[in-house]
Amino acid sequence: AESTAAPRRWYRRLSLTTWIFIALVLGILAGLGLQGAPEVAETYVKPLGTIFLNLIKMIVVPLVLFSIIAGVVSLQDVRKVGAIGGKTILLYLATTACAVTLGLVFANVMNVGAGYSLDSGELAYEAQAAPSLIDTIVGIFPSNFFQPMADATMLQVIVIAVVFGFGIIAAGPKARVVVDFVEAMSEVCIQIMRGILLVAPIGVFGLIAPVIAANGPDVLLPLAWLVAVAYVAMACQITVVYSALVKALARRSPLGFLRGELPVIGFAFASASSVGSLPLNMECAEKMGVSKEVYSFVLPLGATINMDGTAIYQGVCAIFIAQVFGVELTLGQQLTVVLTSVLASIGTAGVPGSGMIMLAMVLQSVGLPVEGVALVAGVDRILDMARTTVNVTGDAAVAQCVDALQRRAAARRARRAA
Ligand code: DAS
Repeated sequence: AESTAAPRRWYRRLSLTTWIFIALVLGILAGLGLQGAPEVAETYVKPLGTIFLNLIKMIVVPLVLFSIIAGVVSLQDVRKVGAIGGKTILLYLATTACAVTLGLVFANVMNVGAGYSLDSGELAYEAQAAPSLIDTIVGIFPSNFFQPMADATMLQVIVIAVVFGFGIIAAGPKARVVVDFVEAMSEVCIQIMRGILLVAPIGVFGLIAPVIAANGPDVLLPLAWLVAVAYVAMACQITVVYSALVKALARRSPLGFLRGELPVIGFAFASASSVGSLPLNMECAEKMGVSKEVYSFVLPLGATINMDGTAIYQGVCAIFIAQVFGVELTLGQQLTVVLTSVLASIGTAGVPGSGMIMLAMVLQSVGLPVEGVALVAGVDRILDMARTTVNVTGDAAVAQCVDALQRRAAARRARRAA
């Protein structure tokens, strides 16, 4: 029978990516058109971007709080999974710390801010006195439960989340209702974040148009350089870090691994979603000989808490935004970026655009204005495709290593028993 369903209108077939790109182009054209009257852009267009940023700021605290508590509580299962869990968490943290350090090195060496500084009033920014490393470490520990939530002092929010996560584990069965509440709230926050990302095209339009109207089109040049630096750092993470890891620990050919991972790389790049790529990643892991016991734990956990590409993106963007605002980040502040980027990547949901939401947190942790998100929002999708590709490839590389380590440990036990 003829399909009675009305054909989907053309505008329903366009993906969010396309809408954001359309909004970016329209925003640039509107900005160019309003260069003669930047106050019009300031008064009537910028509020759209401000609302979008306010929604991001609103959701980032509960999103980080509940997703990190849920992540810590899930470690409880890690203890049940025993050796696999320990090796997996260790390798995930090591590759993520490596990733953000790589991002910072490339961002500094390649001078990602490319000597551009925003002199326009609305994005001008007075540098705050950078705290010393000791003060930074002491300052991470909150003296109040609610204040960090109100002030969005993200490192303190993360400490509260980790402390309560372990408190919930220690409380055992008595905290069952809290575990359910936290896991439910984590999902609620992810759904709200998805809703906020649906209005991203309007937000991107409202953010980019006033910047173009006030600064002219040459503000876009540094964005092209930002994408280039991020892509170089991410390509390095895959070709150097993961290849070395797979060769050293899994003792298999890096090229063979990348060839086997190619379908997932293509899907992740197109979808910009780790969660969406998970089924294909598990299928490719099985085809490459990883045992189901390993990949069925390592890959879902990785899609949730291991996002090396996102960590690189946070590091590179933090340096970009600092340089564009004329702020020299001290070593202590760059170490803070490493710490918050690793933690932001743990709290990032495996859906398109979530890394940009977390960027607000990383910026706040070193006192940079969240408005800096405005600068990178327009090219976020181009960056998201690459960072998601790194995220899923990193998960697969760790699965290979954990599987090989498990097999060698089993062989040793068998030899001893013989
Ligand atoms: N798109 C996210 C993912 O699926 C990563 C990000 O937004 O940073 O992994």
